[in-house]
Amino acid sequence: MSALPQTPAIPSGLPAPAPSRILVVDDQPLNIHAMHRVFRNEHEICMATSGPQALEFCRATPPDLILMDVLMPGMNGLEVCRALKDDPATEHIPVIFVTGLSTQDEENRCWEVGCVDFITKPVNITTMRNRVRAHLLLKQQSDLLRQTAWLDGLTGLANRRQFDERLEKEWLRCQRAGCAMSLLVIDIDHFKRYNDRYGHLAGDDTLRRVAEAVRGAARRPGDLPVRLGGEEFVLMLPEIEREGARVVAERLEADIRALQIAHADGEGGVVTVSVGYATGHPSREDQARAESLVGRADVALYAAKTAGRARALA
Ligand code: GH3
Ligand code: MG
Ligand code: MG
Ligand code: MG
Repeated sequence: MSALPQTPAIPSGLPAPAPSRILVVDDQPLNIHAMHRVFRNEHEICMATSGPQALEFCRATPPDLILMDVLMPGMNGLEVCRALKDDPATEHIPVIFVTGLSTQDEENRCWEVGCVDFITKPVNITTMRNRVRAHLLLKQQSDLLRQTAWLDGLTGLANRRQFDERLEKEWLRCQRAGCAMSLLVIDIDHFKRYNDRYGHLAGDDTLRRVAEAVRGAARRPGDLPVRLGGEEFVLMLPEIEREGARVVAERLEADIRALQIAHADGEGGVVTVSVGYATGHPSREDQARAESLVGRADVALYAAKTAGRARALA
């Protein structure tokens, strides 16, 4: 494969995908460089020479497509693909196996772990370029669909539908991993009065600014900021214990107060939020359901409201 010539093999007249980021995973740097030569004029090519390195890269900065070798020392391509499909942050990245394996059994194992395509070595460059193009176009279309269905139109945060789906998945993932999971529920204080005094358009603007603060509080790749509806937000924090949740909740409440958005009928003359937070341990039998975590965060939010608003409580 290292001797791949560089040929512009895409038939003209076909739709071209927008420039994309392709991750090439192979234990042989020569193979990676060959791929780089084929695609470098159209796409950004990133590289990983081991499974763990690929997983780390994908969780931090998900690429649009992965071209992956199967046989690698340590963690092989099948295991990497399975781990990617198991993680909500990476499950939508299409994986194409590029492999010297050729028996039907071996090919079936690749499909079983969730790849979108399978290319055998020695690689036919025309075939590979066309398949990569087709899968990048598909990825762009499915991203667009997911965006429309899963994002809140006003703020661009995840919507309730995405939250419900992610919550179930992350809960199960934390259950298997034996780790904790925390949830913040954030509600703007006296927002009805804000709309009454400043108007609905100013209200929308404030919702967007609060949303940006919630987005800014999501600092790790697995964190999910959500607009649940109305003036209510959620921040989902997988793998975060109670103390970590307290720090994030208190900082977020202070950050929003520090925006100093004037609110003559609010606490202290500015827009504030109340935050309820809760931590669950999905692997404990008495905490088997994700909804119980949402319920506890809601109860904490109610307590913050009745204690005088503009605060974070567990
Ligand atoms: P509390 O401090 O107890 O939370 O009081 P509140 O007034 O914030 O709560 P309430 O639930 O009574 O009112 C929420 C208000 O949020 C009502 C509605 O006018 C406003 N709201 C909900 N969705 C939107 C929206 O998309 N845009 C705007 N501008 N306002 C919204
Ligand atoms: Mg190999
Ligand atoms: Mg509310
Ligand atoms: Mg409110």
